[in-house]
Amino acid sequence: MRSVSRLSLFGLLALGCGASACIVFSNPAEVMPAGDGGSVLSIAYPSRDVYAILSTTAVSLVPDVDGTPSAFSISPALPSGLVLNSESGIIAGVPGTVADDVEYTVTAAGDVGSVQDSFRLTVLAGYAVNSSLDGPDDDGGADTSCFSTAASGCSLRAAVQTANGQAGKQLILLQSQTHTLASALPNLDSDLVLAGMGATSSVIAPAAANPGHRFAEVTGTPTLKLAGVSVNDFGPANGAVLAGYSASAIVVKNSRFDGNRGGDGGVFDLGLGATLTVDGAHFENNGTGNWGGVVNLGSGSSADIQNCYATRNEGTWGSFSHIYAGAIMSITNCTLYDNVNYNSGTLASPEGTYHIRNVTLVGNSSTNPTGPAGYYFFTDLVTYFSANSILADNRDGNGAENNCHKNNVAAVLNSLGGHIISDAAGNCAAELTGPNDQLATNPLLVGAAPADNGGATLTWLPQAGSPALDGGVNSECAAKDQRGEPRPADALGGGPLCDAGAVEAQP
Ligand SMILES: [Ca+2]
Ligand SMILES: [Ca+2]
Repeated sequence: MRSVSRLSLFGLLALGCGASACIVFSNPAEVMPAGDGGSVLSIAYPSRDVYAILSTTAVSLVPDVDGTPSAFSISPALPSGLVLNSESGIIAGVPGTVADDVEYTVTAAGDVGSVQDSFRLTVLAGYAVNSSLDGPDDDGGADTSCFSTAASGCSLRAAVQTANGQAGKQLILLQSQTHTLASALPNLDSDLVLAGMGATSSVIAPAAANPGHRFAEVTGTPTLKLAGVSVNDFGPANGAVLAGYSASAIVVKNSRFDGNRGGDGGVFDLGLGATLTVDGAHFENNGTGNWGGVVNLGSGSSADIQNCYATRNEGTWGSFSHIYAGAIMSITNCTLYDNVNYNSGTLASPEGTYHIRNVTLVGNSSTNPTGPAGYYFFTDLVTYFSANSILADNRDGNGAENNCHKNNVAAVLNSLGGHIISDAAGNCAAELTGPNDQLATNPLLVGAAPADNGGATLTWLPQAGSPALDGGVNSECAAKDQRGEPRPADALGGGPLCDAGAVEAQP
């Protein structure tokens, strides 16, 4: 069988894409033939996510094909102007109608069966940034032309100003370069997709680290999506990258955040109905001297964070996250390693609800001599629902393990089972009695730190013989692991049982 290489950290796979036009992410899929005629038939398009500006961007998607398919077809129908060559499988053209994050599936038919691959396509009106310099639009975004004389082109700022002035969801495409901002962007007040060429390629940063302003604030009720970008070194400010204090939605896909400094919320600070959805993110060296090294959720806000790696983030209460009354924080398939709190908790909360599933929370610490370094419940108004997760080697400032601690023992930890916890779980132990909960148990992970085990973010594999293998509960099993591999998988031969932690060992 042909091996398919994988790129880590949302790297660019530039097969077949022209100019700055086409965004391609890693994770090509290989599909085995339904039949078994002896020759393997497979197709893999170079991208999982493609972004194109309406009537502007030339798209060219050339599939990697093995075997000899007789015909290609696609469903649903492509936007006008984009054509699938039924003999080669190549998709090319300039799209002339809108598609808003639509999944397309291509079928390659062979003599003995057919195989499929799919990708997502976004076609929206918008602007291609072609200057890495900062500068305002010449008419402040009043007309539909994005041009900044100061930046000698369409700058990111001019593109946002221009997009803000247009009706309907807009798309801004970034090139593979570092886009420098001298001040916060104008508030984002209409639906917008900001897509780069991959998190190792398209970077947005201030001229000097941590100049005292954030990246941007989302105001009103729009949806902002960041895809395939790195946003680094903003703040200090509450929500150093993005703040949302209205019924707005922030969506993050396959992006990276480094070196941002918050007041509250080293990367994101939300409140008053704002929502955050993350699918694929690397968070490193962000922090706050206060609440939530990566995320702070104020009253009434919520976050759903999946497939993430977070390391070296710092916060006083919650080196990764901190939440308030009415806030709901869901974390699934994330690896949290070597984050440091100054007082209590990698995940902390005075009030609100956490939903934790298939998380590997290992090797975090506190500088507080008696500071908890895993789950931390400050008041009796905190509720956790937790399943299929590994909490290990999270240590207080004295070096003692402290994976779970209730400051107020009336707080509620609902264990749904499948935990591997390396210490006796302190005063959380009485509630860690779900199916497959194992306390004072070494999870036996490979090596001393997370590593590239496939997929876009770093993960930490269990060793052979680890209690995490088949140590979860299927009723709470995420459908895929942090790498995108299917769950539950049957690596041990005893049937498909969910593994504890963010990765699922594959047969
Ligand atoms: Ca203009
Ligand atoms: Ca398993």
